[in-house]
Amino acid sequence: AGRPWYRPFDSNTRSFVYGLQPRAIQGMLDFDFSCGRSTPSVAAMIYPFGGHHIQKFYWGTKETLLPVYTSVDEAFKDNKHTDVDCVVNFASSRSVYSSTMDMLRHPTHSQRIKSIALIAEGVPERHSREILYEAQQKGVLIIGPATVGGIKPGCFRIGNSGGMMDNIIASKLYRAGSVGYVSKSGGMSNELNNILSFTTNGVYEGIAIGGDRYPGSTFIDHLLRYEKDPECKLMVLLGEVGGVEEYRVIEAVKQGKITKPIVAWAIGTCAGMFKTEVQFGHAGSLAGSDVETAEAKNRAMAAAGFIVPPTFEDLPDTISKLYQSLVQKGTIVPQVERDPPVIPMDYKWATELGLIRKPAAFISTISDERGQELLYAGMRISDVFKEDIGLGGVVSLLWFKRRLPIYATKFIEMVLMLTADHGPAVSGAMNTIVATRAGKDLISSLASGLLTIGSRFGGALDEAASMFTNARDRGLTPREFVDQSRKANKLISGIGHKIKSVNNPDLRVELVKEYVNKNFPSHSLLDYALAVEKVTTSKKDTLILNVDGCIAVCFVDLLRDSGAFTPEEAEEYIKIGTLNGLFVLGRSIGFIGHHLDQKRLRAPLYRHPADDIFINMADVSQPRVLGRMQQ
Ligand code: Q5B
Repeated sequence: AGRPWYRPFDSNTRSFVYGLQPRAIQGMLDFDFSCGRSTPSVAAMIYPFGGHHIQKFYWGTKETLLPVYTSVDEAFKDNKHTDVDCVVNFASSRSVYSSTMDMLRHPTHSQRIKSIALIAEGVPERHSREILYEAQQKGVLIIGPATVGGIKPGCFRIGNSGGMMDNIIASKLYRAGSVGYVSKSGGMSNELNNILSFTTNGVYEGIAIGGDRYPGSTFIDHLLRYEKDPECKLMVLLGEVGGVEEYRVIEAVKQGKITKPIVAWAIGTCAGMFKTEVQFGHAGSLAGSDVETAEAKNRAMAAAGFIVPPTFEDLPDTISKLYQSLVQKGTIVPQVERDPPVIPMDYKWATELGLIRKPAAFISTISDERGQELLYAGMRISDVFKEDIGLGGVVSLLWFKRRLPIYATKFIEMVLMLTADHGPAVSGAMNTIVATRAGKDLISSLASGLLTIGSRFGGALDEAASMFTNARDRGLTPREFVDQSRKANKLISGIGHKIKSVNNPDLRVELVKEYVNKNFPSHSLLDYALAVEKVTTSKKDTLILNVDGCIAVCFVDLLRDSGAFTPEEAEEYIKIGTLNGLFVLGRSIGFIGHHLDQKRLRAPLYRHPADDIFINMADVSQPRVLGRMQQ
């Protein structure tokens, strides 16, 4: 991309992120936006699982889409993303070797990659060395493994380097300074970002090489780049106990390959206070010999002319003094500070901080799964079982948001059991069966049956409740009610049955009546409905109070007289379709049973026999043609 070798990252650097890392990518894009980049630094993701798709990210306050490819090959193929030359590889220690080698050994695309950051920890040393060997052959810069990566203020951020956005802004990483640093640790890099932001004009570039014994690139690789880069005016080397990488820098200084001033410190000077050899957090931070101790390194670096503070605590002061002297000499000309960019805060984070509020689009008042335990209307699911409230109790919690008396919850259960099925011949069961035999799945077949429930079949409860209640409340005698309905040409919901009659009573209805008479404190609407039944059956013996009607009026008695509901609530539950819910819930059991039954029977596609359909085309024997077509 026309960059000099010593400057792998600039404000045009574009990368692929290997692995599904939406948070890290969002962090990179937020950083880009804060730097004023015109294009996001991430061009695409590569993730072998889940197929090619697209993911959405914020770009400032707007949104942008990034493709997810399944392989490096797919990402580069057809000359896509010609501006990408960097890969941030988040693959785990198990897959980092194969994925990186795939990139480095790709017959055509490998030439396009100039740098790869390996984030994974615990990469086997043999794998790291093989990756490094291959990368050196191909001239690819490897940063890591076991690192957050690094940051080029104002230009490019590798993964999560620099921490959260408020940290990035506080450390002024949205614009370039003059100090290039190298460290092993990502955490210490953050500390350096902070120190450099108040002791100097800030970071020019910072790389954390990672704490492993065989990092893909070491201090010297990056310091040689900084030496060559005219924008970098002073360097900071934060070494540590273990390894000999600091000596390679000393050698370069001695040979005159590095001439820019270096402030240096090797961490781990406290190791000498322990009786035995100390392994610090990093795999490589263990002194294998005397020269590898932090003390020895600090001495050697000071002897070679590095500016080594007396203690780590003195590091900021030492850097500040050097910086001031470079400003005085005119080596560094501090730029006018621009206002820190305003980065839209993540909604989630802002909410957590209590900075914003927004009206919720939905309100829900019946259940809550957010806490440790699922709550049904405030009742813990474990208590639902501890108190053995049964299915009726659960329905009363989720439908009515309250515990109902036991006789009421038992009644709900009774209704569900009574309405569970009424044979294969009823409309809904037929439709379920036909759908199943047409090859439909359980949900479709169940839905087919449920969609059949209507004012004539199974869905007469709500209207029955309202008709009987209104009639009774208006003071109509049963006969007046029947006559008025007839006059209005209105069938009374809850009255009549296809096969049940006075002489062939519906035993389900008998059971409900018996239960309600025995257990309900009042059953005045049931009594009224039975008086209406007397009138209707005197006309035709099939005009009985049917199962829908009987359940409906009993439920109104429950709503009105159990003491569990206010009159307004009782009214509302009748109006909002609660009662049909009882039939729907109960009959779902039967419909599912019919579906499973047909599946078990391997029942073939059903076709209704034509001789069972009276087809009469008489009224269309003269085909009617649209007027306009006749012209
Ligand atoms: N007549 C249920 O009709 C049925 C009248 C009426 C006044 C009435 C009919 C009806 C209201 C809706 C209702 C729930 C369609 C039924 C259920 C679940 C089920 C089903 C199962 C299960 C039956 C004959 C004469 C005519 C009509 C008059 C009829 N109904 N008058 N009020 N309600 N009811 N549905 O037998 O003078 O001869 O012209 O719509 O409550 O769905 O098991 O099958 O568990 O699955 O075909 O139990 O009653 O009677 O329509 O030939 O009428 O009676 O005006 O009078 P039918 P029709 P007229 S439970």
